Formats: sequence, structure tokens, C-alpha cells
Amino acid sequence: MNTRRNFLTGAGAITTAMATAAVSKAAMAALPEPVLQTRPDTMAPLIPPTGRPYNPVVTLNGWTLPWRMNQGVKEFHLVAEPVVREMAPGFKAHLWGYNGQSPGPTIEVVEGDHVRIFVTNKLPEHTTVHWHGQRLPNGMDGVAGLNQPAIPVGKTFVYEFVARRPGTFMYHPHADEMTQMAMGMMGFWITHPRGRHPLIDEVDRDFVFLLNAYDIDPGAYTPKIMTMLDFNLWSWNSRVFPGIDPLVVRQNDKVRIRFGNLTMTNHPMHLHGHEFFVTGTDGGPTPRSARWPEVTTDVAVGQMRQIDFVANEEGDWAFHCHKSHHTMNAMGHNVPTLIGVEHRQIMRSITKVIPDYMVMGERGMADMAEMDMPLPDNTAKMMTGEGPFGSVEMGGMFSMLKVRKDQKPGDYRDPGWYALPPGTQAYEWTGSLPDPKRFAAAGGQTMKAQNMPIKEVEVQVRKPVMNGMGGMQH
Ligand SMILES: [Cu+2]
Repeated sequence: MNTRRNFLTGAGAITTAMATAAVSKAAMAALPEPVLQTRPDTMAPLIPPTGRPYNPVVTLNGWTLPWRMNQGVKEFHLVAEPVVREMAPGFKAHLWGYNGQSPGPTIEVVEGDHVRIFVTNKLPEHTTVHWHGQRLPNGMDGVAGLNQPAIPVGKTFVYEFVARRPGTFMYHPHADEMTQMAMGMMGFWITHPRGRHPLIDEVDRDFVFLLNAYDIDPGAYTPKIMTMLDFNLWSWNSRVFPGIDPLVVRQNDKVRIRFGNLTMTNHPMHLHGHEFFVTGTDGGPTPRSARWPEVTTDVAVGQMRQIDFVANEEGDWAFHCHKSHHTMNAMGHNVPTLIGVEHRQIMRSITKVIPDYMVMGERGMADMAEMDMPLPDNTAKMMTGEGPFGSVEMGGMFSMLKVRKDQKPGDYRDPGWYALPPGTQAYEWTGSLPDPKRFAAAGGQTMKAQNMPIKEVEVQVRKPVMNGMGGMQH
């Protein structure tokens, strides 16, 4: 098997499209040569070299699978196999995926395309591929046992159908799903509309990624596949912040972002600085009368969302899952809350036994981002990311929408940090602070508690001592 290296590498070279290598007559008789990709960078959009034209998508930290036309049929070759995925710089995981990556490559076709996909199984167990959301013959739906025998190890199966419905789809195994999806097997599928579509607007930039989650112990390489809820790595396309590339756009671009959720919980996806409309799901385009503006949209398990907006505000805007635990990387979740706990006494006793003992979280967890704690090798820091004004204190499902006036059309290179215009940044107040006034409520409880011992409970509050805050009382 050959690895074609005619891909442009990384965000640095992303402005030009690649061409699919010419396929010889002899090769046309056989199945298409598989194309592999092992770099975790965001690859240039694949301008269609053959077949019907369309405006291609950009897969965040991923790529689109080239195809060949064989007598009017668009042929792809997916190879299911173990892969090494760099989830963030300095942190690699042993996953399963397709064609050298987890997730697998994005498949882009056009409404009405006759599609043939060869799937070769190089996993240590059988598999299938289910084409999530597609209208297709029942025998092509990929549910092992129900619609087909599973693809045995070492064998190649052929799926063939017409892409009937334009929209946002995904693919994943439907055989030993719990293992294979926990190991990272999934990919994006776009069916572009055949021409102008009344409900699918043309956009300047179209980004896609899948939400996935892993449970990899600090220092380990392989996900624990039995985990149902307590995952410690929340990723987009098997990358965690700061390993997720920014979504770079030109000011006033019409932007579409599509995402699908293959984790075990919902993700409220939140965009700063702009409102968007949910313009479609894996069920199809949303009727215009049913769209409303949002800044957060929840994606339930197994759902896909397509959001559209005009990126008219310059800046570096956070874009993330709004569950705060999902913007964290690997770390035990069973750390007790120590905010406000007075440690001084007990520290003296502990350090006699464990000299290196360190208290965590006495003032909140922000210290964790700056502290250079010794971590096991191959561990993503819990929260990190150096911004222009300090640590971003994020991990997991977090990236940025970077909107720039001078970004060239089709240029996806990271423009660096946004230069804030003078006088437009939050600043420190250096005047005096008034004493707080206590609010006196005039109301009272309507219902009197019965059979409840009425006893005043004293709760202590600890506040940091600040100069000029003389009026603070407990
Ligand atoms: Cu989330």
C-alpha cells in the first residue's frame, strides 16, 4: 500500500487545493488505491478535481478523502485500522480510525452522486460502516448481523448507493460499537446540494468536526473502552485544546460550522461575539420559518447541527462546549473542593511525612494552569493555553473563531493574536471602593416550616484581604 504524499501540509500551506493523482487504466480495474494521512493539521479544502463542482468544507485538524471517478461512479477507499493520533502537542493516543487518522477523512459528495465505498478491515476484529442519516438501500445501512455479515479481519466490503439527500452526515461502525467508537472510529460526510438550494445558502467558509470523548489515564496511551460517563478527554476530531486549530475567517464572511456528537452526553456549543441560526441537522435543512437566533446550541448524542452566521465582529472569539468540565483535560475528577479551606495547620503535619506535598485548589483551580506540576509523560495538562494576556485556563472542547479584516479569501492560516484597538479592553479600576450596602428585604416567608428545628447556623466565609476594602465584614 502506498502513502500518497501530495497533500499540502498544515495551516501554513492551506491556501491551495491539492489534485487527486491520476489513476492509470490498470488501476481502474481494481479497487482505488487507499490514501493515508497521518498529520494532525487542518488540511486545505479539497477542490473537486472531477465530478460535479461544489464549495468544499474544511475539516478541523483533519482532511477530505480523495476519490476517483470510475464510469460515472465516485469511488472511495476507507481502511479501518489502528492509528496513532496526536491529541495535542506532546500527547499521543493509540486509537482506531480510518486511513491513518481518527476521525477518518471527511467524505464529500454531491446530491445525486452514485457513490461506491470500498472498506478494508485492518482492525484486530470485525467491523462495518453505518452511513448515519443517509437514504439508502437497507442492505447498505451497515448494521452488523441485521443488514450484513460483519466485515471479517483482512477483508474488503463494498458499499454502494446514491447520495439522495443534501446535508450534514457522519459514518461510524455498527459492530462492537461501544469499543470501536470509544477507540475513535468515526468520520464526517457532506452531501453538497446539486445547485442552488432554497434552504441551503452559499457560504464563504464551511468548517466541520465531530465531538468525541476518551478516557485515557494520565500517562497511558489507550482509551478505556468500558467507560460510560466519566470520560477525561473531551475532544473535537480527537484533538483537545490547545491542540485544536482556530477557525480562521475574513470579516463579513458568511460562515457555516457543522458538528456531530458521537460522545455519551450532550454538548451545548457556545460561540462568543456573534449570533447564529441552526440552519440544518442530519435530518436536513431547517425550514426558514423554524429558525431563531442563538449563541448556544445543544447537540444531543447522535445528533448533528449546522450553524450559519456572518462573522462581522473582528477579534479572537472563544468557541467552546459550555459544560465547564468539557473544557478540561485529563485529571482525576474526584478532587474535593478545597476553596476556603484553611490548610496551614494540617500542612505542617503532612509535610513531615511527605515533603513534596502540595495543596491544590485552596483559592480555586486557576493555579493549576500556571503551576508546572510534574505530570506523567504523555498527559495533556488539565487546563492550559498561553494567550496574549496569560493562561487561557482551558482544555478539551475549546477553540477560537478568529475574525480578521485583512484575512485573504481562502486563507486559513492563523493570523496570530488580535490587536485590540486602544481603549477597547477591560481595565483595572484604581479609584476608591465604597463600602457595600446591605440589602434589607421587606418580605418574608409565606409558608412556615413545620416540625423543623429553627436553629441559627453559623457559616464562616473566608475572603482574601484586600487593601482599601476596609468595610468588608463577615
Ligand atoms: Cu461538552
